[in-house]
Amino acid sequence: MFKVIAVITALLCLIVVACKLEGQTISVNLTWTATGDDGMVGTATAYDLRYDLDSTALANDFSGGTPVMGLPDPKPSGSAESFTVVGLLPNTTYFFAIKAVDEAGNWSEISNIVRKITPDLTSPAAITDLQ
Ligand SMILES: [Ca+2]
Repeated sequence: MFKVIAVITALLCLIVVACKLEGQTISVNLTWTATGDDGMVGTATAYDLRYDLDSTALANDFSGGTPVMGLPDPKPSGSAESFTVVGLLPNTTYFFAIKAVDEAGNWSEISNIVRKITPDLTSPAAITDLQ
């Protein structure tokens, strides 16, 4: 039976810092502080960043969220991390959360969940009865 030697316990601080429109591509930039391999010591092995339209669902079933691909390898504990999630829908409320894992397969607890509403791209209809 696999024995857990250490568990990453520190939560990741996840902050939405920007949500920008690039043509029709909706992106959200997320930043957080790197956790470690053992708690806040060392360097974790990988991140799992996911989003969902339902914050409760994401909190209760993180693995059911939509995984974000192309995440960077974790930096040493305490480092500033940043990643831009692309391919989102406009005018939609998303919830994001992240977890970290070490080389032994020990997963951190889920981070805080951040909420972001992507930009509304639909303009009002033209007024046609101006007199
Ligand atoms: Ca560890």
